[in-house]
Amino acid sequence: MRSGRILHCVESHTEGMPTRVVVGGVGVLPGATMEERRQRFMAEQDELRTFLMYEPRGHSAMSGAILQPPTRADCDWGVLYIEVAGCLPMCGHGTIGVATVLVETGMVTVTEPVTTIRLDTPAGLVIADVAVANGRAEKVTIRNVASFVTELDSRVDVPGFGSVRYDMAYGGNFYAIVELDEVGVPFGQDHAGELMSFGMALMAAIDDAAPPVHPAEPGIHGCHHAQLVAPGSTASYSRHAMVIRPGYFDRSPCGTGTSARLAQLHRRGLIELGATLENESLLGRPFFGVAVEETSMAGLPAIIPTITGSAWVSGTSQYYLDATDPFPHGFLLG
Ligand code: PYC
Repeated sequence: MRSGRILHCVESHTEGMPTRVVVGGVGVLPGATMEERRQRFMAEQDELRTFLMYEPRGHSAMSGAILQPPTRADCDWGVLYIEVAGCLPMCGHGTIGVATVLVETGMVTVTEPVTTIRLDTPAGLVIADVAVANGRAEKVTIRNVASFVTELDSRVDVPGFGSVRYDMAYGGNFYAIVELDEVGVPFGQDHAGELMSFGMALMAAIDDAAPPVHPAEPGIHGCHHAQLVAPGSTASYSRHAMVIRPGYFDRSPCGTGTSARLAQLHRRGLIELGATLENESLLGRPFFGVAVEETSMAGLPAIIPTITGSAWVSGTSQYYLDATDPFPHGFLLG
């Protein structure tokens, strides 16, 4: 075997959702900011993402992050998020995974009881406070980017489901937030097929009718995430199914989705600064979110959320590319 490429990775999962952290083999990506690097990477090197995320090296719900030198002087590391659907501006579970890997591999100076890591992400500065005990990263609290609501009580016709009411909120990605009891789709792992069909139809309908656009970053647009809220959810304890394009569930409780949910609850006057939202995934695992500060984004009221969760390092890996490999860019089946 002769390899044209060797990539070094540390594998982790955040409450069940993988983050394959690429720690070597990529080199420095071109671009003056992480958002510029994201745009250029998608245009010029997207096969590297599909090589790592698609089968046979990944799978249809794979997710990862490429570590980079930061583009800003006030950060320790730059992060490019990669997943099956593309390159996200920000990923909460991925950041919790990255911070855990950086601590547990000694790629940052580790201090106990808290190691603070400043991350340069395409969506902006994200600060991770890692609670460390005996060298182990026990939990990570990330201070996320400004999160805000762009629509409340919008309606869209979803083929097969009728007129559906939704809120649109941003927490590093855009989320259509829908109360499932209004739609009549049941919640739970046993109903994964129905939840997936509804979520995908909802996002397609929204992107046809009124796709969201970030008010300050026009490169961030489109509805690729649907947060389907379970009946009985409240502003302190919420359960959801997170449907993500091109058609998978977030296994984690979703950091940017929890941020968007906090922005929505705060905008509706249902949660105060400092109060905790426990936001549970379809697997029944929690992230804890707090709106810690009010701010604004391009004239819209916004909050700064913190999200707390845990990740586990599950292995290390090297990926090679043999010149005779029939799937150098990977594939997705179904
Ligand atoms: O945790 O923000 C998140 C996330 C986005 C997509 C999958 N997970």
